[in-house]
Amino acid sequence: MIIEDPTDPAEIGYDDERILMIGDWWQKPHSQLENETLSSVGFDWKGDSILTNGKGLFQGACSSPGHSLEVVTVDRNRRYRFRIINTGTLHQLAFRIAQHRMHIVEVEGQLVEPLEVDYLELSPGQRYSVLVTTDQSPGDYWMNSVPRYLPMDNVTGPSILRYVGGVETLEAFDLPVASSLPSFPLEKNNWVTAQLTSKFSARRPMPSQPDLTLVFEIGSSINNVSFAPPAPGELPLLEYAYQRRLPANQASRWIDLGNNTVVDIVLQAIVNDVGICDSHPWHMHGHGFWELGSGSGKFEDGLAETPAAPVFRDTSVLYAYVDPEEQGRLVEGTPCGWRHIRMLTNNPGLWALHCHMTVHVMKGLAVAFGHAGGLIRSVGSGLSAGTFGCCNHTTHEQSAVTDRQGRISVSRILRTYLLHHPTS
Ligand SMILES: [Cu+2]
Repeated sequence: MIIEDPTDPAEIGYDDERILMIGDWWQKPHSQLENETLSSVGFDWKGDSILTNGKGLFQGACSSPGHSLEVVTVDRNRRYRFRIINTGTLHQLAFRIAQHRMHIVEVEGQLVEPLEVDYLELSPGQRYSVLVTTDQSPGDYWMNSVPRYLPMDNVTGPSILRYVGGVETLEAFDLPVASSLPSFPLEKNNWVTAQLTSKFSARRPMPSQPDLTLVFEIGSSINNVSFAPPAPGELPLLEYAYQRRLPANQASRWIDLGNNTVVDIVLQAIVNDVGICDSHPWHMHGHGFWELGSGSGKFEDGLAETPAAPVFRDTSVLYAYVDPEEQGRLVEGTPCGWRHIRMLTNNPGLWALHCHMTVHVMKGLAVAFGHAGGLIRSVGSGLSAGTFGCCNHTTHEQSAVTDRQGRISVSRILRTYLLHHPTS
């Protein structure tokens, strides 16, 4: 869903817009992929295609007669906003348009200071808008999306940018010559994310200090817990929250953060049980967060810098800062990269923070945050949504966040929660 802001064309400065949904694709049915992933067959992580608006090649070749690539038409000498969305399930993609540079102007719904790039990098769930000026000779230009960090056996996702009235030099029904497609530089952890700055940080000022810091060590699980939804026959989590009870399954429980709490989260990658350090796009439901920084090895508090106008977004990549050659041979538990984010719990409910790779969610790389349980109850009792803004903390929410200085691990939070909120 795209929410149009009528002030955007004048604010950002563009004439028209185009939408590109790019993402990896498997020919197998979803149910088969799921069953294989949970069985000894294992997850088929390569995929068959990278699609652009639903069109692409099958394993690097044309799939069937009548198949065509996506063709995006533009007029010459105009400025376009391209809204680019990674709708895939696993692969981080790089996107580029031949002979056209791009200026990033929006990240996940928030305007940013324009940043010129020659390619874009998006993980599943991430969205960017870029400005593209159609100032080249009238004609056709290749666009391409390629996998990053994880190969897909010659699978790429070409599409065509076509100037209306120009000479049509590319044929959407033919297989593109690989050497004619835009090329990409080698992968570079963190890409340009550290250079992104909010355009209107004053409208959403970041709190200067956290009330609470959570450290999540992410290997094959999060702090040795794989999140699991309530078992069949149990209530949905929100119903438990409404009843102020906890589900029986420890792995289904949530972390109570209280309302209007400033929470720093350190996503700390560690080498998993098969000697691999994975990269993950972390996505927050119900909130955006400020992206504070990213780095290699282990997060050290003193080294963290707070950017003046950090970008506010909802999906952020935790990069694996390791030599790809070493993958599979690394020592389990070794810290191998971190991402630091800050959020404000101002949207009462129960919300997920999870890796946006489907296979990782299936394996439990998720946590649930609950906050303002009292407010959930109020709304459940039929009060209007207008009461959200004026409710105070209750002791119920406060108790889990009494340590406003220290760093608290998930298990400690859960212990705190359980001590103060025994299951009824
Ligand atoms: Cu993941």
